[in-house]
Amino acid sequence: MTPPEGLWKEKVERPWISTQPLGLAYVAAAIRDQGFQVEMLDAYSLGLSGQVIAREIAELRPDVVGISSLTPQWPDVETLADIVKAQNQDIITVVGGPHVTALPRDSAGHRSVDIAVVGEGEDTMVEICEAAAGETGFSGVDGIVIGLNGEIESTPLRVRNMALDQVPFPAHDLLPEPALYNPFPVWGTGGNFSCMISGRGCPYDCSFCDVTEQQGKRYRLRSAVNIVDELTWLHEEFGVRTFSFRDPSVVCKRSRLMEMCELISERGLDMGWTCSSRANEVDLEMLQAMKNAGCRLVQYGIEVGNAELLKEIKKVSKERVIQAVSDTRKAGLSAHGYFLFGFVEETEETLKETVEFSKQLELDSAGFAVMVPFPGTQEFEKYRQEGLLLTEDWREYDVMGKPVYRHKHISNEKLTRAPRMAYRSFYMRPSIIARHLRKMTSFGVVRNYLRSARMMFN
Ligand code: B12
Ligand code: SF4
Repeated sequence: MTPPEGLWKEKVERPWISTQPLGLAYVAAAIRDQGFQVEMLDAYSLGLSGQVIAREIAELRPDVVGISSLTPQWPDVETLADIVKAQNQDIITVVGGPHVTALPRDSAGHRSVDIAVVGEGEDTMVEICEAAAGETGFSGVDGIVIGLNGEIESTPLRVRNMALDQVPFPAHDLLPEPALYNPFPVWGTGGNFSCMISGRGCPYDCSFCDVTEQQGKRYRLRSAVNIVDELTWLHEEFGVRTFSFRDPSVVCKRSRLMEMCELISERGLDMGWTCSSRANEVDLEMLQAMKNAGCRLVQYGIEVGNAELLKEIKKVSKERVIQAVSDTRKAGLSAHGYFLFGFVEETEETLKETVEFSKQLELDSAGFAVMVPFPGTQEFEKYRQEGLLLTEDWREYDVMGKPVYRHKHISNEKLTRAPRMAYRSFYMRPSIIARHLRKMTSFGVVRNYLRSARMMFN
């Protein structure tokens, strides 16, 4: 299950942005592959209430319930686990996902959580289900923290799976139909949408990101054939027309990218797609091949405009960013940049430099937000060590919210306003307005613009 937003305050809201919970769907596929009966409830995306979930549990009568958690979702996960246990105390409750991996002992400490899974959950969940079925106890399962009987016990870490082509595709058939999902407009528009992951892990270790910590410091890649097989399945079985690669590794191996683009064209997959990329990993030829294979837009995590700060947070140099954005446009693709405010070393001057840099680049669109130091990241440790964290109430750890720290050089009012000011400065330019007006060719596109504007200027 995914936890519905607002469950902790009994006021569930259906999020206006949602995509398939791939992590959970990977875990579901792995257990089903081993013969267990599985149901998935994407309660977050559907906005299901506590009563509806309780009814589902009573009807399905599961032996094990798995719940996925990102950091701001944790209070909802606790409430969800309480609801499950209230139905039947004997159900084994298992939590996993990025928040649990960062804080497994805290997670397993909640009264209604029996097991917290650290890292990737496919093999671990299979072994948990086998242990539950055989009533053998869970101490032999690697990669978990057991919170049963009020005691906390950790088992040895699990070795990461290198053979991603052997991992079953996410169980899309157990999820709501693609039309029910609403991705960020910049991730994809124009038909049924799905997310994709082309690999796991990341060697870069940017100071604000927990992917390296979660998935390891080296890329583990699926083969081009394996990726395109999944795309073909999504297209043919679920009518998916648009997709987005959400991992950073899709462009990291040139030969694989070229092969993947060729295969997409060879199979005649008429799908539009977007991807995220490190600016230092693309070149013009690759971008042209991507364009020919249906790619429409590449997103770059640029983050800031000050050269020293870029080094500090381990992001790509300004020169490489300028080159990548220019090559992207040259290849006929749209370029989107993400920017963040509020790094520990930020100053009022660097805030301005970031906005100026965003406008100097040939970007089509940009996203600005206040940096959230998620647990498990270097930024979290820096803020904590300096005693600047204002709260560890995880509900507040939301990129759409206010800063969860006191900044040494910038007032919180100014930091909170920074994204809105940046959006105005970036978008209220005649060249950008003209470019976007040219793209407003249908009602669907206009609606997406309105949705984006609501997010930007809220
Ligand atoms: C797609 C995506 C989304 C989608 C869908 C999220 C989802 N449920 O999958 C949407 C758009 C909804 C989303 C939202 C947010 N996201 Co997001 N998102 C991603 C993204 C790009 C891909 C996720 C993915 O599919 N990963 C691949 C799969 C294989 O990995 P996985 O999800 O971690 O799953 C594995 C394990 O975690 C584990 N597992 C996961 N669930 C479970 C459950 C059980 C029971 C078990 C046993 C194991 C298990 O097993 C899985 C398979 O190996 C990641 C970045 C990334 N590359 O992972 C960020 C990421 C997960 N998101 C992140 C963040 C911060 C957010 C937001 C909190 C942003 C915000 N608003 O502040 C919101 C949360 C919304 C909310 N209100 O709660 C962070 C998480 C940090 C954290 N500690 O929470 C990430 C890692 C990005 C980053 N670089 O920091 N996101
Ligand atoms: S921000 Fe991107 S490049 Fe940096 S560590 Fe995270 S996934 Fe890797």
